[in-house]
Amino acid sequence: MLRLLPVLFLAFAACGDDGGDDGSTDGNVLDAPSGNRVTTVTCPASPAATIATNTAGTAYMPNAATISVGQAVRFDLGSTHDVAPADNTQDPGLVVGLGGDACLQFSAAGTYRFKCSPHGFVGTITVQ
Ligand SMILES: [Cu+2]
Repeated sequence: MLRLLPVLFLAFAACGDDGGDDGSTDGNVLDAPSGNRVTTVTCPASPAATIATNTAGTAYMPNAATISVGQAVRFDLGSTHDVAPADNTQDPGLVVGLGGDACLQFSAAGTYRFKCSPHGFVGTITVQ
């Protein structure tokens, strides 16, 4: 099954149409085990939400946001903080490195929970 994934992604990429993924038909491909619904993208001019970390270094700020399918969230993290899947049921694409300033795009509805690896505080993106 794992060996099929690169093929699936290549087939998906070969379809060309990348701007306006509505997540509906592509969901069949992305529903494959480990299929990412969250991908790192170039930040749009106006991300749907921006999540930073507070000055005390104890929380994401804000620690929750609600967006629409296909939108991107900017993560602008303090230097000792990162973003990782909150547990192994979460999308493996929920990743921003330590101190990162990056955007993640969410291609399917759902509740996405992430955490700061070094400190354990958590956040939630609701995609509807
Ligand atoms: Cu942290």
